[in-house]
Amino acid sequence: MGVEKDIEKFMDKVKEKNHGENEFHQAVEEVVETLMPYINKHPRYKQAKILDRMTEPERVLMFRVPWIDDNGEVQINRGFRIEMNSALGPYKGGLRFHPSVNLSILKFLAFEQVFKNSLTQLPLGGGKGGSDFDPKGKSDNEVMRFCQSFMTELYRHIGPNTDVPAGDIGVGGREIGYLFGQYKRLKNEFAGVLTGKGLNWGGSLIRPEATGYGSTYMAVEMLKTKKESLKDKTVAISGSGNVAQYTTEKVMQLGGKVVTLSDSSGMIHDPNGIDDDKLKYVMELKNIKRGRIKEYAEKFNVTYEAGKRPWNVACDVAFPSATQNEISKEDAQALVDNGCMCVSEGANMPTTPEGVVVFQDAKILYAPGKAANAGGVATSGLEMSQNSMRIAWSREEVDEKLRNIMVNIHAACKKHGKEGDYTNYVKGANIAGFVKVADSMLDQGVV
Ligand code: NDP
Ligand code: 2IT
Repeated sequence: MGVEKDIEKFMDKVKEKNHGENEFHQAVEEVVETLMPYINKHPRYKQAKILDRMTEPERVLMFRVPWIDDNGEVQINRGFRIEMNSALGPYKGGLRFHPSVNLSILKFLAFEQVFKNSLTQLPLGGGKGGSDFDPKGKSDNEVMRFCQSFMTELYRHIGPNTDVPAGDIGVGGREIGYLFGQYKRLKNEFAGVLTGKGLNWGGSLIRPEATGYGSTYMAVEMLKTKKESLKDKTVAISGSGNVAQYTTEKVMQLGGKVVTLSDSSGMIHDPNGIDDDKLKYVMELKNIKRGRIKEYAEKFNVTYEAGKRPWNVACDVAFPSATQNEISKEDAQALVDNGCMCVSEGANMPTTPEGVVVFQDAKILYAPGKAANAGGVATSGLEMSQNSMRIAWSREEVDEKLRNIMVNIHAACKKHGKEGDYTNYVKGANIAGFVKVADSMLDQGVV
């Protein structure tokens, strides 16, 4: 049977078993397409049904999250934790609070997390969780009551050696604080059970910066293979949250000019480039005032386009850093047509499968999220190590470890993704991430 048939047969089974979970199908298909030829050459993985096992979560938790809003009205949300794979270590991955959250989205994220965490070379299994709760427009007290209710169920399933959640969309320092406080109260235990904690109570320096810095380091490594750098490059970034902000900061430090940011309502285009003062404004706007990116356009007198994404703006390098499927085939084509030479995915699965084909056919430098944004979870792994040792590394120490991890991920992708003189980073990340997990699963028997 040909490899195409194997892929089709495998995907038919996944689709039948996980009916209607489109994002999960998409994430699995991207992996299976590049892995099947490799697995066919290594029958031990096939005999042990490693891929079948990796696409079935070890455990899925779904629970009711009741809370009372500021008007005294009872609200009900749904909470989730997908414990996907623990071959390499405790389940590890973020929590997403967004109204779109459902089983399919969290399973796709948990599935990708397993490969990503393996790529970091740290002892981290993979998981993901969250809720359909929408933090937008909620008061701090409402967010706190929600987080306390969410943790009142979650606490019995997690622990520093079992499952260690962190942030993702809609979950930042504020939410991690409330979640940690409730865990500590319920367990009577001060433990490294979450990452992204505040610096005063067990957090790591550089964790807030890590995802954005990491995806910038990945772009630097990719550009180096073409004897290029970020200096004087025009850069398009989507999103304006944690990942987008620190990507902007690092790109600026390395001499690039960031000309776009966005949020779910629209995008700004600042042709002169974002500078330190403007970035400070964005951080305050988004992290403290919790306002809209439109206000940037009003403040600095630049263009705002409602409902638009940044991909029609000419750029040399793009960092999609908002959400899944934010680059369509047409967006990818516009980027390539306008001269974009490098795409480093800060977000998880931001490019549609058709968009990925456009990037790869054009042979531009393209690193998928599971490689490019691994710096976030890697630094979470470093936070866990510091918690276990009860020490705190300096900013320089953590940044250097993060940079090394990204350099090594780039090298692993290059090694496993070599196709003549082109590097297929998707294939490289999938194979490099897979082998360590698969071999560990073989060692550990049928579990
Ligand atoms: P934040 O919540 O801090 O910011 C998210 C940003 O993306 C906001 O600007 C938000 O706009 C925008 N956004 C969210 N959903 C949508 C949507 N459906 N359509 C358009 N824009 C949207 O999250 P992060 O910066 O942490 O996460 C961004 C991406 O990076 C996600 O894909 C996440 O999974 C990924 N990631 C995050 C890591 C981390 O450490 N935080 C690590 C690795 C990956 P608005 O304010 O309007 O909602
Ligand atoms: O997608 C991701 O890698 C994250 N949201 C970060 C996970 C983590 O555990 O730091």
